[in-house]
Amino acid sequence: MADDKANRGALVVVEGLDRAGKSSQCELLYRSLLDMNYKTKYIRFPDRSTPIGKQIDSYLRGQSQLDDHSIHLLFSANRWEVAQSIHDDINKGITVIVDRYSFSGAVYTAAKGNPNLSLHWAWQPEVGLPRPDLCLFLSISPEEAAKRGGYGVERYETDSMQTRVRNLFLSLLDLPHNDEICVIDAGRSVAEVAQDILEPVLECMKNVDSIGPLKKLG
Ligand code: NYM
Ligand code: MG
Repeated sequence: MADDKANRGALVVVEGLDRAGKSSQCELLYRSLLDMNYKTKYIRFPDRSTPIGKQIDSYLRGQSQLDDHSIHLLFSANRWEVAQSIHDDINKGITVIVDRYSFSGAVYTAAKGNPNLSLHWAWQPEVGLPRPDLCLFLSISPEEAAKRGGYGVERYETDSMQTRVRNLFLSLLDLPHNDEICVIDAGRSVAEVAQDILEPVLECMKNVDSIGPLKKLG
């Protein structure tokens, strides 16, 4: 049951490859928390509804061409344009579930193989954004991903790109400051994965007040 005395909400990010089941799991998590009477919001990146999001959407669909640096910074700007509202919601006690965030931002750009776009470079515009209290990485093997059907028509939806993205995601998990990352085996049934996600989220929500105010990405 929701605890009315909880002071702030938790910032919970769900990351992973295309076809890992992120959006379905975010939706299920959102409904479960609402059913338990928690104040909850579900947002996703890219947010294709804003002017910046529309430029991103057009790029992803191959309807426009953009320099690799420019599109990278637009993805980041698309997060910055709601950073304050995330902050405000968390302070109002709302738990915010985020479908893709800065890890996707850095990893997809670095996976392009452009030598000027290192992971280090790609991370820099993320510094200062609200820091997730918990990041759930939905891990799926290439074999399981292949069983889930073909890719769509958007940019980045190719086997070679996804393999590089997966390896870069895995390299991020090993960094010492990323102890709030929880790896979930997403190659199982929807219900099993949902249960595995709910537990750490509830635990995190219980503990946020002892963590203190929302931190910033460094
Ligand atoms: N993507 C997503 C990026 O390249 N950078 C980012 O910062 C974010 C948030 O957009 N293939 C890529 C990953 C996806 C694509 O996302 C569209 P989705 O969740 O499939 O709509
Ligand atoms: Mg996708």
